[in-house]
Amino acid sequence: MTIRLYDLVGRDDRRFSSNAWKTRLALAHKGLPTEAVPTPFTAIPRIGDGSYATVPVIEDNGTWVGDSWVIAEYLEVSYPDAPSLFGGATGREYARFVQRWAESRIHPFMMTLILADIQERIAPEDDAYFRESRPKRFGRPAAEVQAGREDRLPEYRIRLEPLRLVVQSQPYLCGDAPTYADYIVMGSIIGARNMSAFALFEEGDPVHAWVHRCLDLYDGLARRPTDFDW
Ligand SMILES: N[C@@H](CCC(=O)N[C@@H](CS)C(=O)NCC(=O)O)C(=O)O
Repeated sequence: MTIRLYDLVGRDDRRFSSNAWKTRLALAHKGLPTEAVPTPFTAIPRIGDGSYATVPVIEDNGTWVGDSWVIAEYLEVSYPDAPSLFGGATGREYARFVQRWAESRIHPFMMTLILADIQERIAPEDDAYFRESRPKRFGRPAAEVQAGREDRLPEYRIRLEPLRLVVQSQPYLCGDAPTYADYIVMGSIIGARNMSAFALFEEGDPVHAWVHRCLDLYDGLARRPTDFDW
């Protein structure tokens, strides 16, 4: 049975939801057939029973689940025979830490580097919503948020030092094989790569090598034909 995943779509079928990418990689990790349903921001209220304010949301044979973390736990419990996302309860708590780190220190800061680029490539029907909602969230118009990003890029890279120090000596955060902890950080990088030409990493950086290892996973699932190949 195919699982339906509702994720964000921009112009040219760009899938740019950091949180939906976590789920998409989790579904691939579990080997579960998936249909990724393109969903503009303004169509989110029409998903399922209309109670969802954000994506990802999945529908698994009549069961609806929202929130990337809740979905990961649901998949782990519902598909125990498929490869584990966390590698047990201890791994799940490690991933929880990575989630809190990424959502507090990494992802919001990264958004200030690419917000205007996202605005440029948002689905046309989301234009008005994005132009109204983001200045409220960030306190300024997207162009002003993004201005001076070259000066802030080193800070973003420094914030990723804990990741860098791990993946410079082993392929993935938990060792030789990818787990949900990797997908948490990768989700926001894949979203950025699909919407912005602004290279967050340089070749030679162990984080860059890790990003490309992750992009190669599952037949290059996250390596969509993109004009931004950083
Ligand atoms: N904690 C939630 C956060 C979900 C979330 O914020 N999703 C964003 C897309 S990455 C969204 O749907 N935003 C809707 C909006 O800004 O209107 C999760 O992990 O699923």
